[in-house]
Amino acid sequence: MSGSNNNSGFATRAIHHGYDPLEHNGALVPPVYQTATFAFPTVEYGAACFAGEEAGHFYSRISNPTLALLEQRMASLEGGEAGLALASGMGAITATLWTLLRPGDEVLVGRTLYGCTFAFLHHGIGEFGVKVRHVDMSDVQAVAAAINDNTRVIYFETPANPNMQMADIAAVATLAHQHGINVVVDNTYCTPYLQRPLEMGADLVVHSATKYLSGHGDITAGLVVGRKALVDRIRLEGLKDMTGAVMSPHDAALLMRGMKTLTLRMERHCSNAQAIAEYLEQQPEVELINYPGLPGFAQYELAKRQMRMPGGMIAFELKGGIAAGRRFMNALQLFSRAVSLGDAESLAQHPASMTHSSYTPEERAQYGISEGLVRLSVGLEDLDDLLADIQQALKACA
Ligand code: 4LM
Repeated sequence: MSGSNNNSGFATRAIHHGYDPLEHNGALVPPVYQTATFAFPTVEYGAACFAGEEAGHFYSRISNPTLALLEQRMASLEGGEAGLALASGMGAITATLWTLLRPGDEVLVGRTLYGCTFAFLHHGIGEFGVKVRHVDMSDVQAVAAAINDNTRVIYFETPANPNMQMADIAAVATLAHQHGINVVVDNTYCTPYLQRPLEMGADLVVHSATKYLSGHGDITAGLVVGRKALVDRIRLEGLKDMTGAVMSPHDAALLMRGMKTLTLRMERHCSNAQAIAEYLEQQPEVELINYPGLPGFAQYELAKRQMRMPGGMIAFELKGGIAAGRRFMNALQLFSRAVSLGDAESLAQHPASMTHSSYTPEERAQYGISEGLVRLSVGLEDLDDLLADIQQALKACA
């Protein structure tokens, strides 16, 4: 008995789902199958594995018991049928889109996307005959107007990295399904604890599990969750043959260790970020702030409806623009100046010169990433210490 089933609560499933210690010599923590290949009892059995007639594991680029446990657990948390583990968030995104799109197809994407996703779309798959069009996913009529007979996939982040722009997942999914289009949502910023796109009608969820899901900044990892038929295709095409972006069993074990505390960590990320956003909003040096938990946030009502809590990411701009933003970031003593997000450590970075430097300045202007934007990933430290750091850095940059 694993002590958990699909009716158990989220935290219980994040800790127990899919694993029974008594089936593994009593090992409380799942053993790590650190193996590349698997022995066949007979040649016939091996051939049946390759033909897809046997479900056994036969090579770790295709499947592995440690990854299978993680995939099953993650599928349960996102409310999907099946999961797939990959080496990074970009591994998950590229394997998914290489599988779903062919030359001549069109993909509609959100206005603002993580820099490497943008680069993959425009300088990767976009150069192989797939047409990429950006639309404001918060404007369902604009999405409807952009759909044509070649549209196969709608892809977006909500909230988007880095400006926090949101999309109404249910509204976009309802529209997409009238046209037989698959909706893929990057749920990295939220994790399934804050938002479950599949329950709102999305077909697939992708994650950079490098971030909140692992939570400790010590691995790169990616995940895809959705209907089994779609996920099986991504495994056999996008992962096995197109990217080979397989997650290591050891990283899967670290990821499952991180996921055990996901609920606790997300609660703390959110409460720290809410307090910091409320503080920043009051400061005379701050020109604008985007945080879904502030009543002044343009999509506050949507955020309340769609997300359990407003998350741990804040985007803001100082009145002195990027010069003041740089002085602010250089003055920080507790926040680290680093890209990535979702770690225990609080992080600050400048999207225009770092995570979104793959956009040209003109593209950043077109897609809503202002040059002065500062992005905070609020960590798990004591709130008073974080506020004191921000306070002294604001004073130093005045
Ligand atoms: C960053 N982000 O923003 P891997 N999807 C989203 C992301 O933010 C990222 C990825 C996918 C950052 C990395 C330096 C919404 C990454 C890509 O880095 O490939 O696991 O995830 O700071």
